[in-house]
Amino acid sequence: MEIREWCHEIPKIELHAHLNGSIRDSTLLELAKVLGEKGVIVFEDVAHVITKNGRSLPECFKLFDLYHILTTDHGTVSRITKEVVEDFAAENVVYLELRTTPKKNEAKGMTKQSYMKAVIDGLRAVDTVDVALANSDSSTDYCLEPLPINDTQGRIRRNKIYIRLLLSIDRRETTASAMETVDLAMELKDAGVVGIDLSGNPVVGEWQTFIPALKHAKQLGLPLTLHCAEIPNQKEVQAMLDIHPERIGHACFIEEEEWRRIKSAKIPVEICLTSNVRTERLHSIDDHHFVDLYNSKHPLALCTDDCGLFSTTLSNEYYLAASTFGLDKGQIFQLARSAIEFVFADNEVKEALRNIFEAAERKLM
Ligand code: 6MZ
Repeated sequence: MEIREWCHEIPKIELHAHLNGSIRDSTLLELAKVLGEKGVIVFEDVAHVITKNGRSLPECFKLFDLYHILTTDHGTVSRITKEVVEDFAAENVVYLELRTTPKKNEAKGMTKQSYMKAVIDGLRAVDTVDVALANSDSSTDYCLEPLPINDTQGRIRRNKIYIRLLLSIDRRETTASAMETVDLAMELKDAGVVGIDLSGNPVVGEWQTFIPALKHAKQLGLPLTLHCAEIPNQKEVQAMLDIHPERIGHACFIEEEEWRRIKSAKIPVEICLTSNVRTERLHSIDDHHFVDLYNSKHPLALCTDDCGLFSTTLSNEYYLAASTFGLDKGQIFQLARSAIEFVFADNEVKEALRNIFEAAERKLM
């Protein structure tokens, strides 16, 4: 089997995917058309932006504002959630930690709570794959065949995807709003929420604003993953490390001294190759810090970040790593499997994932 196809076939774990950045282009265009017909936006302007390839980081954040105009009602939030999960499942992602920023929109009668209810409704509506969302859903056996099939007793067995949610704090938020998100995460623990993310435009917001909410999350036992060093900002990186995050994302502009701290604390890094190249965080993918981290056996996981926005898939990220850095199938499989240890879900889920990889190893290696 060709390596590209093989990267599609192997089970994969996605730890860094933003819901609104993972929407299908076709869905965005359809939503834009409806809003265009209602006169809310000018469809032609929007269509051009959605289909453009290659965007700088500031352009991405402008685009997110547009996405958020297109996805403001509850029904649309449920729809995009359902589609995003189905797309990940279709490329053999077996565990997805999906992150999203709970949003308030008074005009649409939307609160952070009702936004999250719409996300969870979307997860429950998934019908191409079994979704294991809460701990009680983890009993069904996993099946490596791609679509519903009959087993030897004639029962239908289907693919299964474990989903856990991270609630994001946007860097534009106030302390009070960030605290509200953390409290909401706690309320929704039984519904599959396992942690807190800090994201948003890295040039916006002061680190001090987020400290109370992040410390509050820590006290409540919610693990943290922080968007770290998307732009050079050594002071902020130091402050982030002081709070002891359970994972960090991107880590593009880290100085030697902070790498030493990250490495000695073994903080797993969520690596988003295509995203970093597209947003011009580095000159060439060959210069990516993946190489140093991989060679020094530092914990890392390949992730998509925003697979809609950057026209990528998790399979493609694995293929990119294999073809750029010369990893063979054994190394790629081990890389995919090692992400089990960095998921925020509990040991029961980790054990189930180990079994999935073991079965896949017998079949695909
Ligand atoms: C920082 C990012 C991001 O939460 O509305 N987001 N934040 N860096 C990135 N790298 C390119 N990609 C996405 O999903 C979209 C939101 O996720 C964050 C931004 O805050 C963006 O508005 P949700 O589902």
